[in-house]
Amino acid sequence: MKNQFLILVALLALISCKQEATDIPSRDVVPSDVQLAYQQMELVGFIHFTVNTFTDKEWGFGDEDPAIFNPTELNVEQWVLTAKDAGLKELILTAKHHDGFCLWPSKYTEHSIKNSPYKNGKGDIVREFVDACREYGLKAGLYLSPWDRNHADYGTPKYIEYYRKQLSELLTEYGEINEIWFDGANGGEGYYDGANENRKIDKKTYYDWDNTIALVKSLQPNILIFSDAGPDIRWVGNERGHAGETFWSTISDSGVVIGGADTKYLNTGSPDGNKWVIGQCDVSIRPGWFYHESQDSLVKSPEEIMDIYDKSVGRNGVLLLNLPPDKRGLIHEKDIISLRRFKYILAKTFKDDLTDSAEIQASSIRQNQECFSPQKLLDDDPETYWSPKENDDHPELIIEFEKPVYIRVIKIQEAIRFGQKISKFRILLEDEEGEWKEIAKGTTIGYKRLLRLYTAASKLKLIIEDSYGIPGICEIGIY
Ligand code: FUL
Repeated sequence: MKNQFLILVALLALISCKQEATDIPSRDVVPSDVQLAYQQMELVGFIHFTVNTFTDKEWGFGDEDPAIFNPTELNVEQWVLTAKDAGLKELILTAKHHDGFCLWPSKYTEHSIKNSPYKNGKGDIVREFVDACREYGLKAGLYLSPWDRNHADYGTPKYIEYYRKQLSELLTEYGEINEIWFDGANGGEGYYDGANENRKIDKKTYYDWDNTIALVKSLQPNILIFSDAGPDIRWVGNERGHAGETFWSTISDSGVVIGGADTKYLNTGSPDGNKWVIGQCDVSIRPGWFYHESQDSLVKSPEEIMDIYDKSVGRNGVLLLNLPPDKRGLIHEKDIISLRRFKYILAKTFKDDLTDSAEIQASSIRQNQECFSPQKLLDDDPETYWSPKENDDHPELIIEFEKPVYIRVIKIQEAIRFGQKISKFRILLEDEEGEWKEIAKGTTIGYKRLLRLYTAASKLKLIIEDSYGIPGICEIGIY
């Protein structure tokens, strides 16, 4: 009876909160629901696999004989389960890389798996891939290189028709595809059906991207399109997997110029950008994107991957980690060992949240409503958030631990469904004399910000120095 009474009181308190409380105002540019869901995946993977795996190259010329494509132990489930074990939520397969060789039996070319020894020409790796992703609960994405060094028509309008037919094939015959990846490397030397020449294209006009993007969206309305400049997901300007220290999910773009992007700009974005375009930090677990035996000793260590995680997911990006299958068609044992250990370190890092035994106070609470109280930062619910009063121009949070703790990392998450706002913050700790001492500072927070602190503390303070409108923070974790 007493319990029921307490539940009723709690419910009434919540209802009254809901009736009077109003959410913080949104910025003009906010993420779509599919973008929010994508950002929350945090970790996704690439599978680079094609004729290059067999020729030991990074960029095939386009003159490769399909007969060389002969994986002897190919096991797509091994790729998917390896990725899943490591915590990756989506995999993107190179259905066609720059060499033009197709991993599915495209109706529109002979340069494909159908002329390879793999399953006597009856195989379809795109099909196997999407089926395995679905079976094990991963999202499936596809990479279809705009540049095609095999195709006779590359450089002419006819090739664009071919490219769009291939896109239609992939986006109508393989069920729901979560992401399509448009690479920026375009035009240059190639085989081009025996022409063996250099074909230059005008990156701004050749592909008529606006219409290609419209076609993709008409075939799959919920798909996310990646390119240097979006429209949904963007490159961060390097292939090391590092987002900028300052990283805005907004950019201004005047049309998508794939392959002609300003890498510095993409690495930070801008607070007044007119489009929400998620930053995706791509990097390979090995020096190359494709498998090379000579790189077996150069697989990134778990600690290196963890550092990349800090500089991608921990800087408001999504980490896209490439796992290239070898000539057998399997992800190599060395890569798996590194990944497993990375997963272990990741889980261990974020296992014990020191805020579980901490008190949290705020300089003010929006509308004095319980639903915007700082306790919302500790409830593991990204839907709820703390927000200060409108006239609080120096919002602060103080976190006090029961006893001194050793802090390695702090996690701060902004309520980005209202847009990205925070542009400057500081973290201080109270020293033995009771003085506040600055231990870290930063600019953007966004979806997630991780800061390594490596310090003992009994009291921490977070000051939001500047933001574009009233800030909302949904989670804080201290580990
Ligand atoms: C680059 C390509 O040229 C590389 O081969 C690789 O596919 C990488 C992910 O994108 O631009």
